[in-house]
Amino acid sequence: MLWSAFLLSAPDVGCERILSPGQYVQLGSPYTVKARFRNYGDTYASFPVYFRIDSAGGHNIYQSSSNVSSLPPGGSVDITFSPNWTPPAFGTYRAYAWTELSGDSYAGDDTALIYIRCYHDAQASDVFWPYDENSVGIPIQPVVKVKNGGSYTEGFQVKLNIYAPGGSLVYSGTTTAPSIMPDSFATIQFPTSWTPSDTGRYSAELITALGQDLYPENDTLREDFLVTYEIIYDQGVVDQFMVPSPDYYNNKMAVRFTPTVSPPLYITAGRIFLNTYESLDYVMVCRSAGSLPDTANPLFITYNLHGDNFIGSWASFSVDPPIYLASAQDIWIVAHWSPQSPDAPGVGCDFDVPVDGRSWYFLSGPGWISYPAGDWMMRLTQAKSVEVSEEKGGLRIFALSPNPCKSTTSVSFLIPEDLTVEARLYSADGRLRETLFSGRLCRGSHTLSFEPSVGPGIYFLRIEAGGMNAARRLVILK
Ligand SMILES: [Ca+2]
Ligand SMILES: [Ca+2]
Repeated sequence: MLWSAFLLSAPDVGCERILSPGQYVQLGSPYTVKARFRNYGDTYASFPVYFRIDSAGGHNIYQSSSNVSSLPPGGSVDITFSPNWTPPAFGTYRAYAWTELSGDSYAGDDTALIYIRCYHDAQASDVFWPYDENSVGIPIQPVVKVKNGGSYTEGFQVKLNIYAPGGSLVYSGTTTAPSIMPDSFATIQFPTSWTPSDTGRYSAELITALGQDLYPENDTLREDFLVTYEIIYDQGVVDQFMVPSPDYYNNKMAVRFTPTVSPPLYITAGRIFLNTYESLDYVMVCRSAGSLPDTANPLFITYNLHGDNFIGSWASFSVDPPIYLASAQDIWIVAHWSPQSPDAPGVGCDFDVPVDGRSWYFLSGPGWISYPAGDWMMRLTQAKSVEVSEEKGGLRIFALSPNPCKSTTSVSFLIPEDLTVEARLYSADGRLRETLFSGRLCRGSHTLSFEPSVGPGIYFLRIEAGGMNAARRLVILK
C-alpha cells in the first residue's frame, strides 16, 4: 500500500495568500507586490506564478509573473514581483496571485484574491444620545458613533444638528473625531449640551465632513426621537437584569426622580422594566426623608406589578388619583420584592451612561445603598395638568378652565338633546361636596361658571344628564 502511494503522485501547488499590498492603501504610495506560494503535493514542483491587479471596473492595471523552482513537498516560498505598484486613483481594486502547474490535481487552491481599498470615507453610524425617548428639562450631552470606512487612519469633523417638531434648528454642535483606523468606529461626546424645553418628535442629524470623501451618501444620518414629560435616566436598552439579593432581606430597589417641570405639577404614572412573569410585592411612590425614600409615608402604592415576558418588558402603572406637588421636590419609585421570590423579577439596568446617585437598593442589614455603576430602568411621568374624562353617550365635557383654579372656573359641555342637567363636585374619596347646577337645558353646548365653596384639593366635577355622565378632575388651589 505504501508502495502504491509513491507510484500515484498527486502534484498540487497554489497561492497561500497575498502578502502585499494590504487591504488598505494610499494614493500615490508605492507598494511591494508579494505573495506566498505553497507546494501541497507530494513531489518537488517547479512552476510559474502570476500577479495581477484590476480596477473596480474590471480593467487590468498591473500584471507580473515569476518562477518557483524545485519547491519541496509541504514547502512554501514568498515571491516578490516587480515592479512595485502605486495606486493611480481613489477606488477599490482586486488583486489576484495564482499558480499554473500542468497536471495540478486540485485547482481550488491555485488562486488567492484580496480587495484593496484606496479612498477616504467618513461614515455617520449612530446617534446614542438623545435616546429614543428623552425628558423635558433634562440636559442632553449628545453621544454619537462614527466609522472610518476608508483606507487612511485619520480623524474628521463631526456635527450634530437637532431640529424641533416644527423644523427649526434648536441645537448645533461640532467636534472632531480622533484618528480612527480603517474599518473602526469612534464614540464621540459633544462638548456642549442641550436641554429640551418642550415635548414632541424631534430630529437629530449627524453629519461627518472629510475632504475627498469617496462616498458622500453615508456622511449623514437622521434619527427621530421623542421628548416627553416622563422623567428618564436610563437609555432604554437593558444591559442586565438585577435583584438586590437572591435571598430575602426586605429587598427593595428605588430611583430618586427630580421633576423637571416647574411646580405646581402632578405625578401621573410610572413604569419599571421587568423580566419574568413573577410579580413585585408592591411598588410605591413617595417623597424624600432626608436623602432617602420616605417609605413610611407612601403617596401611592400598587401591588403585584409584573412584566409579560422573559426577555423584558415595561410594566406600567397609573398613579390614580395623580399626586399633586405644590412645590419642587424629589419623588421616589420604590419596588419591594415578595419574601417568596426575592430572586425574581429582575429589574432592567442600563450601564451605558450612569446618572450619578439616582439608583439605590435596600437590604435589611446595611439599609439603603447607592448603586453608582448603572441606572435602574424605572421612569416616572410628570404632568403640568391632568385631564380625566369619563364620557358616555352624547354628553361631552370639552373644556374646564382654568384648572387648577384659585376661585372662579368654567366648564363647557355638550348635550345631545333637551335634558335635565346636574353638575356636582365630588371629593377624591367620592363624597358629594357641592351641587353647582340643577335644571333643564336645551340641546347644544353650554358654559357654566362657578366659584367652588370647598377648600383646596383634588375634586371631580361630574355632569349627569338623561342617564349619561361625564367627569373631569378639578384641582382647587387657595
Ligand atoms: Ca492546486
Ligand atoms: Ca462618507
